[in-house]
Parts: sequence; C-alpha cells; structure tokens
Amino acid sequence: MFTNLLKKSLALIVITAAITSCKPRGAASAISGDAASKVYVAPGKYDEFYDIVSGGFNGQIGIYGIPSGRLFRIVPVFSQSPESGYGFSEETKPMLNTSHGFVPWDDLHHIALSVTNGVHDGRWAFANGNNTPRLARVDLTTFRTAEILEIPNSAGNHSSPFITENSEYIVAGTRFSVPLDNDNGDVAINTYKKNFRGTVSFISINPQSGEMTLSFQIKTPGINFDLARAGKGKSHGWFFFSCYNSEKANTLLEVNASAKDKDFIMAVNWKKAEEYIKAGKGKKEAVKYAHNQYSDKTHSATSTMMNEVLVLDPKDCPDMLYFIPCPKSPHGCDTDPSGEYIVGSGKLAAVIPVFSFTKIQQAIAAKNFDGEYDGIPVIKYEAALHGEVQKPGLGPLHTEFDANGNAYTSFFVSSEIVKWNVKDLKVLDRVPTYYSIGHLSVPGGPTTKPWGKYVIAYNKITKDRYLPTGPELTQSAQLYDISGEKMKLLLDFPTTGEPHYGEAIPADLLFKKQAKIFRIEDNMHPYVTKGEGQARVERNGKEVHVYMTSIRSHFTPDNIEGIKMGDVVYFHLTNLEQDWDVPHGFAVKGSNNAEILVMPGETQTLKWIPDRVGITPIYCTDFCSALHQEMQGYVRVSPSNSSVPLTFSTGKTAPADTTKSVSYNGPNK
Ligand code: CUK
Ligand code: CUA
Repeated sequence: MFTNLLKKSLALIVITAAITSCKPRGAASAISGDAASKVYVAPGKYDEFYDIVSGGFNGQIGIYGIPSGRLFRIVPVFSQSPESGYGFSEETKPMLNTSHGFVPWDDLHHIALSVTNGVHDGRWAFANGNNTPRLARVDLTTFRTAEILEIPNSAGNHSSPFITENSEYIVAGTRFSVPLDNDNGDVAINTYKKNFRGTVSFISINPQSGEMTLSFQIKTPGINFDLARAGKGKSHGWFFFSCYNSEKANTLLEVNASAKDKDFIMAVNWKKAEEYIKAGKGKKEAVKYAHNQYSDKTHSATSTMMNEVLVLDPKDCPDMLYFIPCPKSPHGCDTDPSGEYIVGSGKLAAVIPVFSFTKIQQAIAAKNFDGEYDGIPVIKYEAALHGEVQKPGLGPLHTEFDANGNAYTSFFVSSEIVKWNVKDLKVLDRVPTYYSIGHLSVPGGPTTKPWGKYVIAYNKITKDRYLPTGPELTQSAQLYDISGEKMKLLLDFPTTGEPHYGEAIPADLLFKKQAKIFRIEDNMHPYVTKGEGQARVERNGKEVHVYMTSIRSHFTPDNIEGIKMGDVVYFHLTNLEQDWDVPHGFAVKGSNNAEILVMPGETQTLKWIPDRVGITPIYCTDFCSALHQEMQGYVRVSPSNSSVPLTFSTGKTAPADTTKSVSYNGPNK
C-alpha cells in the first residue's frame, strides 16, 4: 500500500522532472563491466579519433581524443587567448577585425569538417560565430585559425557552417531577421512583419587553399533560421534549413513563436541559384564586411574590408526555394547518408517527421502545394513526408546517423538518445543522458560514410556528475558504444565552454600531416630576425622596434636601455628553434597585454607602452629547458627627456660601454 503510494508519487516526480528537463529515470548510471577497457588508452598509446568540438560561449574549439575523452588543445577562433597571444599579438589582432571594429569574442556553435565525395578529407574545420556573424576556417595541419569571414545582411549566424558534399559551399543562415544593411533600420520594432528580412548566404571554398568567398546571398522572409544540412548523393545540389518564428513575432517568442502548429524547413536548390547568378540575376549590393586571413609565411594576418555582395531575390528566381511544413519549432534538420531522408526535429513536437527527397521532387513537379508563404511555394506536408517516428521522446533536437541505416536523435526534455531505423521509423533503443543533451555526434555522422562506432552526447547540465566547483559546474560530454544493437554508456568527460556540436575524425587522417615547425628560411615576416647576429633595436620617432631572437635558453638582446616614457615598444620575437615542441614564450612586466607564445621558426610581436621609469624585467613563459628560469632580461625605461642612448646587448657583463653598442642611426625608413 505504502509502496504503491510511493511509486505513484515517484512517477509524478519523474513526469514533472521530465517536463522541466531534468533527470532521466534511473539516474544512477549503470555502465557495463567492459566499459573501462573500451575507453582506456594506455600511456604512450593514441586515441582512435580526434574530436573537434565547439566551445560555445568561449568562442574557441576544443580538441579531444576519443575514446579517452582527453583534452589535447584549445584552439582560439573568435576569442582572444592569453595562452598563445592570439588576438593579443600584433600579427593576430587583424583576425578579430569586423565592420564593427575589433570584436574579441563570439559564440561558436557548429563545426563542419571539409569533405571530398562526401567523406572527411582532414583538411579544414569550419566554425560559425553566432553573435557578430562570422565564419572561420581552422587549418588542420597547424590547428590554428587561418581565416575569418564576416557575413553582411545577417544578424546572428546560427544556421552555419554546414557543408556540401565536395566542400563547394558552407552556408550561413541568419538567426535573427532584421532590417537588412541597406534598409532603414531606424524603425519601430513592432513593424517586424513589414521591415524585417532574413538571408541565407553561400560561401564558396577554394578547393586548393580553402579560402572562403561570399559567393551570393538569398533574401528570405523575415523568419529565424536555426540549423541546416546539405543534400548529398541524390539530393546533392540542395540545402535544407530549419526555420522557426514563421509567426514573425517580435516579442515573447517563447509563446508567440510557438503559436502555429507548423513552421518550416526551407529547401534551397543551390544549383539553380548558381544558374541565376550566372544569368546575371544577382543584384550587387553595397555592404561592409571584413575578410581576415592569416599567412604561415609572413606569420601575420591581414584584414580586408569588402564592400559588395550579390543578392538573389526569390521573386526573380522561380524554382529556387520551397517551404516544407515541419511541426512545432524545428531545431535540427539533418540529412541521412544516402541523401534521401531529411529529418526535422520539432522541439515541441510529439513525432519526428522524416521527409523524402524523392517525394519532395515529385510534389514540386506535380505542384502539390499548400499555397504560398511570402510568395514562396509551400509543399504539402503529406506530399513531402516519408513518415513520422511515433512516440520518440520529448524535445527532439538533433539527429545523426550510422552506416547501417540507423538514426540517433537527442531529446533535451526527456534527456535521452533514441535510436531508430531510418526506413521503417521504428524505435530500436533508448539510453538516458546525464543530463539534458543538446547535440550529439556520431563520427562521420553527417557524411555519406559514417565511421560509426560511437555516439557522443553534448549535455547542457551536469548537476551531480562531477565534483562541484561553486555555482558554475563543468559542461560534459558522454561517450556511448553503438557498435552493437543496444547503446552502451562508456564514459563521462568534462568539456570546456559549452560544446554545442563536434565532429570526430579518424586520427589517421590528421596524424601524419601535422606541421612540426615553421622553416626559418621560409619566414617572410617583415620584422623577422634570422640569426642572433641580426638582432637589434631601432628607433623610429616614438616607436621602438626590438628585433629579438630566442633559443634555449636566452633572448638576444636581453638588456635594452634608452627606452623613454612616451615610447611605444614592439618586441618582434623570432624563435630560432627548429625542433618540434620547443616554443618560447615572452612576457613583459606591467604590459597591458598577454604573453606571446612563439613556435619554432615563427615571429610574433608584443606591443608594450611603458608606464613608469625604472627597470622592467622580461622573461620566457614556457618551460623550455633546464635553464628556462634563466631565460630573462631587463629593459631600462628613462624619462622622456632623458639622453640615455638606445643600446642593446646580450652577454655583456662589463659596465655598459654604451657608445659601442648603439645601433640607432636615425629613423628606420
Ligand atoms: S544548437 Cu546548441 S544544442 Cu546552437 Cu546547434 Cu542545438
Ligand atoms: Cu624559453 Cu623558457
């Protein structure tokens, strides 16, 4: 009797908890006995996959090993990094330039790895900046950000950077609709329906260099684009974007954008769009956006302000856009490896609709439409539908695929991963996540040839899973074995930032191509110092340039005198080492800057404005040798009217014979 009552109240608690997105049933995780051996990577052994994971609001990318979950590196992308000096050094500051000026942070949600014939090729990782609309390309030989492209006519680049089958394009769909850059934006917010518009952008990728070019944009109704996936195989040439707020609400979206029963998936025939561009249908619009590129030859970034974009208006371009109704605020929009099935995940929907590309094509041919939305044909839901997964779970967000025809969908509200069969739509298995999963990822899951083996959950809440660290708890990923019929939890591992999405790639594809050093002979930095004999200090008015070298375990020069108040000092440090894993760091007491961490063969510059008269120490920050702690020096700062001559030296212990070591012979022109 009592136990029955207890059971009932427990059931009630579970239901309430599920609705407010909490603990799944049986929260005490049971992991199978062989789990430990499956994730154990013995000392000296390597992981099987690199996992390239977005950092969310830290604006960075984390590189982990799978199956161990070990964190190897954090790659700064849209955010300054005091660890490496990225965004602090003179060379890297231009990477964070935008039409708004220097923006040293962004919100990085999604990763897209480059593909050839639909399969990972291990060349580049692309990522989106959700806040100040941007796209980045990370070079997977250096694990460094090589390029950042701002997106005009956009406000919140969330639906990005999903990639086409041969890396022809990555896309950028605006999360917020707004008055476009050239429209009058000084309008009442409640004129949303009249004045707010969306765009989706197609950014082409140079097949050799990876360079991104904003090829064209398509103007759309004023809705919110959420996620997207490219077609592949038979649907190659198409792109699918999930959209919400088809109500065009401008306030209290949690209610007002959930009013309608269905929102949309927008299908874009991008091959058709290309034809329209060729036929001259694109309208040139004057806009401003930054294009930033980093060179491994000059070890410097340049930022170019671009001023034009080609825009297609669907009014002039029939058969390019179609809407497919999708129940209740779709989030994920994922295409299966064959390209036939498109899965929409309505956050508030009770089913998962699966659309068929073949049926979509038939519906378009037969004009099987349900009217129009802002002049764009709406395909009949039933006409496009392959079928619905019934009773899958609560709050579906994202779906990934294995190579055996199975799909894995994350459920935020019911906190679980559900495995189902793509063809017959039968639910096959479900496992709880701890807790409230967002994205999930199967290695190769978005490609035409999933590597399979694991699914990784990226969870939003960790609660009781780790040692607590004050009010802020770690974010977490979980690794599940999917090699059998049933999914098995193997591992929890903490992550940095808030990982949204990640893509894992076989280690073999990246391992051998890693850059070990930069060749000093190839260094084309304008302030390079290719040997200690060339180290010097030059004054150019109030600017002082220090051409400095590092090699275990000293700087040349390590004593500098004749710096005056009012000077701006640039330390151009070239690391002369040519061995793998021997960076030197460089820091200056009191400088309003970070350190710089200089790789072998590289030159980086730390800018310093002395703020007081006296002796300022400088030192190496990276424990580079047994005598690392001896790797230090001094800078003497004198009053602005001082007549102390500019001198520099290394290894001079006698009283300064300043006249001999003066290198200053007038402004450096
Ligand atoms: S979103 Cu984060 S859980 Cu920005 Cu891809 Cu779905
Ligand atoms: Cu160089 Cu420590």
